[in-house]
Amino acid sequence: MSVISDIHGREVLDSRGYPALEVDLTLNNTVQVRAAVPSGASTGSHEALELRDHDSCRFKGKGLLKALSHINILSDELKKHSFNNQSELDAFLIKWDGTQNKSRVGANTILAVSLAYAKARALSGHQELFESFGTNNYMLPVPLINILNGGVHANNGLSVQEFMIVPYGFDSFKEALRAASEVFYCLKQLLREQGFNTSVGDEGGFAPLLTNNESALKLLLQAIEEGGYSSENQIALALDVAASEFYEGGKYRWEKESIEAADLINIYKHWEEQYPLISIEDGLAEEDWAGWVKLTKELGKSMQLVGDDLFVTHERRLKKGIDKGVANCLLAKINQVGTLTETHSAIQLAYEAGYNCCISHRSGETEDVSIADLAVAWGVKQIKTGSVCRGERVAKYNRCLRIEEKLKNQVEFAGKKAFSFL
Ligand code: 2PG
Ligand code: MG
Repeated sequence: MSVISDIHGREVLDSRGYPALEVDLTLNNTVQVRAAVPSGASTGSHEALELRDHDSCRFKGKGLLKALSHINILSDELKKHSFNNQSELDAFLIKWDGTQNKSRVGANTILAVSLAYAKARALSGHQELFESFGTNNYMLPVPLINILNGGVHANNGLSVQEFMIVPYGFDSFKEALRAASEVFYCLKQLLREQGFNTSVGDEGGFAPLLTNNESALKLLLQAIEEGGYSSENQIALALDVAASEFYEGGKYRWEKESIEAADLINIYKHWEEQYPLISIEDGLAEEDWAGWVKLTKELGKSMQLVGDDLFVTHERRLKKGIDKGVANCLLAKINQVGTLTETHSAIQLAYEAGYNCCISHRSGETEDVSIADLAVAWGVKQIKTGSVCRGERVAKYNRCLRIEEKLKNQVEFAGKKAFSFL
């Protein structure tokens, strides 16, 4: 039995300079921990609500005073209760909010407490966060590393939001990360040589003004080769198209044209033939279910199709997708749903249905590295947390390095196993 003795909340800044909710939670009057909540830019419309003040006089409306007042109320309320485990606390938080999409107190308020409680339980049991869930299927995830940014994370005109490299053909996370950073340097060099800007976007990937999406794929492939790695069995490519962002009136705005889902699917097919592309996230829009059925029929056997805005880490949306035979991988983001218990249930549902899973950061991040621990603890075989540049991104990868070192020979790097068709 544990009692939350106190929660103190504050507004800190996230990686974009907007306020992020951070809490200090004290458990059983003994241990104190800190947790912070990230924030998305290309959010799915079915995500649980992120509570912001919408008072234009503070932080351009993004202030968190309302969330902080809920934290204060919650701090008083929780003192009257005790909890045996994470799911009991999360059930309490869900009931306390009382709405379908956490719209009363906000998923950010709820996640801050859910996550801090997990950390406090770990600390009071003298365990690391990843050790505290009582699981025994640890796995070091393959990182999907976003080294070229577009979409709403950069202002370079590229429709595709994330161009990622996937270093899967290595024996350890450490070697995979080394390869990724070497490819990142090569990409920088290539961009310089070709006269492009090498400043970075929100997730630390380069954000050059390229003329079209395919030229980014060409550059990534070249960077892999220049780095001395094989695109056949060591480093592949992945995309987050974030197609909901350019879906208008049933069509897709793509390189100055307006095209159908079928046209976009043909582009992906062409790319699959030309490039070592193994995963496409949000290839179509969150409401284009008919398009998704077609996309999955045509590409779902040879490629990973990830639902982010499509599933928003909600079991209800994921079940609908499974029933319709749509996508084959869940992107899991803790703040899309609000509690660790709900996130874990969605991940379990995905695996039971034979789907893959990738745990993910948000484009607005903090120094909180918990998602690395969650990926390892829950045996999630993939993680995406941006580029190998910018402190808030590399902090998560560095956490994976430390966990791998601590577990030495007791844990496997997911490698090829992360992708069933490789
Ligand atoms: C995504 C994410 C993270 P955002 O679309 O997958 O990369 O971006 O947090 O802006 O939704
Ligand atoms: Mg996405």
